[in-house]
Amino acid sequence: MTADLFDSVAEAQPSREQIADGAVLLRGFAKPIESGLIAAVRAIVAQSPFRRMTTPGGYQMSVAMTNCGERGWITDHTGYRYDPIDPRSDTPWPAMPLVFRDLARRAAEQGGFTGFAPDACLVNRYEPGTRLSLHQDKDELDFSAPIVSVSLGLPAIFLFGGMARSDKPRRFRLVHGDVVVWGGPSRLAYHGVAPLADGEHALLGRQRINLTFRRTR
Ligand code: MD3
Ligand code: FE
Repeated sequence: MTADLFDSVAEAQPSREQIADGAVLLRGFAKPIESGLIAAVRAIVAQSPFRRMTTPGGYQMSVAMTNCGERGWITDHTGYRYDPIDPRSDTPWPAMPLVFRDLARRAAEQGGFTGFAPDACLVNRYEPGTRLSLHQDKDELDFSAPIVSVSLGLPAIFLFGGMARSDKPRRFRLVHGDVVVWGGPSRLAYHGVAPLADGEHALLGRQRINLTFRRTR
């Protein structure tokens, strides 16, 4: 009886932790729809496979990426941009699945942003040893919209810095099902991911998949 009571309280009050000004961590928010999300990732990857892109500086990224939605984030020797066409197939990116769109909107609402309608979703794949160095996300036109991130598979240490690259980052461990809404003053903070530790996830094996939902224009 007591356990049931606690369960209903947990449902009514989902975990919502403010980790910085404008940044809200929703622990386990994506867990109830994990199988739908993973099935959708598999369908996207069947059409637009993961690939390791080359930065304008000529380095190959260790993270493998793909996209869905009206536009996808790409980098090549000419720079970084959002593009409606997957350069690998020369056809549009896969459409954003309803299960993605709906999750992003509901999460953003928990973070205080109503009506979030992402037009791009970058899908990142980390294998053990893969990292993402400190950067800002500033290729979007409208910084008033938040970015919503969803972690699936192996846990990662997320590095959250300040407005200057030299600000010492705080570390957060993000696990399967965690969702973070990055808005307001956090929207332009430096951030990255520490090298992924090896492990085995029950649903995804030896990898971490991260979805980032963006409003690019
Ligand atoms: C804070 N991805 O795709 S998600 C990225 O885990 C990216 O794959 C990381 O950084 C990953 O650009 C981190 C969390 C995240 C995403 C975007 C942010 C945090 C952010 C934008 C602004 C501030
Ligand atoms: Fe980023």
